[in-house]
Amino acid sequence: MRIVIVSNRLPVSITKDKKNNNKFQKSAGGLATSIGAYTEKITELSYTWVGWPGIGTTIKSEQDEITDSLQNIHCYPVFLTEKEMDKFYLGFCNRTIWPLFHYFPTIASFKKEYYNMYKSVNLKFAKALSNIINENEDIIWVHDYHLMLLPSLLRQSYPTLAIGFFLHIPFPAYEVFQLLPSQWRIEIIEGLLGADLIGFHTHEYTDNFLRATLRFAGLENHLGVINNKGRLVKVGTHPISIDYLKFSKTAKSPSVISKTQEIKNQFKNKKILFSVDRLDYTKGILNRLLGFEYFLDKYPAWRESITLIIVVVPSRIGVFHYQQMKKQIDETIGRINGKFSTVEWTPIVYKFGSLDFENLVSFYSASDIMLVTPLRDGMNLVAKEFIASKQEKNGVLILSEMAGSAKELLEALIINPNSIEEIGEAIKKALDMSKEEQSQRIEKMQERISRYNVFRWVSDYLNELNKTTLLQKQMESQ
Ligand code: GDG
Repeated sequence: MRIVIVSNRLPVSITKDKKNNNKFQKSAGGLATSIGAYTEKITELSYTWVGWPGIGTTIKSEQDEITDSLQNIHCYPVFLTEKEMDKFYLGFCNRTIWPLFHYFPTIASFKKEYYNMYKSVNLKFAKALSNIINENEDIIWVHDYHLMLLPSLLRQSYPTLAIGFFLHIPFPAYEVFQLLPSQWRIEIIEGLLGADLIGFHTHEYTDNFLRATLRFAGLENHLGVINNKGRLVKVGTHPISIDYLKFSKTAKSPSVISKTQEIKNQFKNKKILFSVDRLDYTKGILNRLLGFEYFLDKYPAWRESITLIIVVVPSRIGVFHYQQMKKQIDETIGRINGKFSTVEWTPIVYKFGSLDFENLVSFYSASDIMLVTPLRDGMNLVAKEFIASKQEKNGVLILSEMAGSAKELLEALIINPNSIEEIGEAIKKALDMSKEEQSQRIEKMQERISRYNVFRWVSDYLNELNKTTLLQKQMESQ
C-alpha cells in the first residue's frame, strides 16, 4: 500500500543557487509542517508527495532533471507556468476562495478567467497523477482548497480508487458559500464528492458542508454518510494536530534551554508577549496590535515592564491585500512605538521574516503570554505548538474563538478578536493569573494535544477512509 499525498505545493521548494544548481528548501505553513512531521517520522511508510515544486520552468530537460532529483525524496512535481500560478494560485485560490471561506466576501474576486484556470490546473494535476497511480494499491489523499475539483476528476478514471480529501481552512456557512456563482459552487461540491472521505477540522465546517450539499446538490446524509448516485461518501470531523514530542523534546534540549534563557535575559524584568504568523489579513495582526495599545493606554503602570515580540512571516506578497496588510502593520507598529517608547524601552519588537525551528521553540518557551488572535482560522497550529513547548508549565495562551483550535484548547483565555477591549483585558487577566492556575490550564491542554497528536490524526483519518471504502464494497456485493 502506498499513500499518494497531493497538495498545491510540495513540502520542498526548488530554488537556484549562485551556480544555477537546484537547491531544496523546506516549504513553510501548516500543511507542510503537519503532514511533513508524519512522513519524516514513519520511516517504513511508502509514499509519494505530488505538487508544485516552486519553480516555473517549461524546458523539458530541466523538468526531467528536477523530476529525477525529487524522486529521491519521495516527491513528484506538477510544473505550473507563471500564467497558471497567476490566475490559479494568486487568482482563484487566494483572491476568491481564501477570502470567501474566511468570511471576507467584500474582498473576494469572482473572475471567470480565474475559475477557468482553476479547472484547468485541477485537470493538470489529474493528468500528472495518471502517470503514477496504481488503482489497486494506492490511497490518494488530496489536500486543501486548491484542489477541490480533483477528487471527482480522478474518480471518472478510477472508479475503485481510495480517495480522501481534507480541507485545511474553514468551510463557510451556507449563505457565504452561496456567494459563489451557481455553476462554480455546484462543481466544487461535486468535485469534493468524488472522494470517499471528506475531512474538516471542526463540526461546524462539517455541518456547513453537509448543508451546502443538501441545498445545492439535493443530497441528504445519514450520520455524515451521503449516498452519491450509489457511491458512499463519508463526511467527518478530523481536527489536525502537531508532533507534540518534537516540540516538547526540543524545548527541553540544552541548546533551546540556553536560547530561552538568553531571550529572558535580553528582556530582563519584562513580561514577554509573543506572536508568530504568516502575513495574512485573516490572522488578526492589526487587532492584536490595537489590543496591546489599548492595554498600554489603560494600564500605564505596566509600561516599560512588558514587550510584545511579533514575528510576521512573508506570504503571498503578489496579492494586493497582502501588500496592503504589510503596510498597515508597519505603520501601526511605528505609531505605537512612537507613542510609548522611552530611551530604555521599545514596546514592540518586530521581525518581518521567519525563525528557524529552534529559535521558534525558544521564543514559545521564553514568552509569558502567547497572542493568537485570528479573525478566522481553520485550526491554527501555532496555538498548539506554544502549549507543547511550555515544558515549565508557565505562561498563558490568549486565543481567538474564531480559530478551530479554540474548540479544543478550552483552558486558553478565549477572546473575540473583533473586540480590541477584550484583547487588552485578556492581557491584563493573563498577567494577573497565578502560577498555579497557569500550570493547571497548560497541563490540561498538553494532556489533550499529546494524546491527540498529528500521528493520531493521520491514522484516524486513514482508518476512517479504509472503513468507508469497505462499506462501499459491502454495499456493492449485496
Ligand atoms: C493552514 C490553515 C491550519 C510559522 N512561522 C514560522 C513557522 N511557522 C509554522 C508554524 C506552524 C505553521 O507555520 C503555521 O500553521 P498555522 O496552522 O498556524 O497556519 P496556516 O499556515 O495558515 O495553515 C490553518 C493549518 O493549515 C493546518 O491544517 O491550522 O488554520 O490556515 O506550524 O510553526 N515555522 C518556523 N519559523 C517561523 O518563523 N520554523
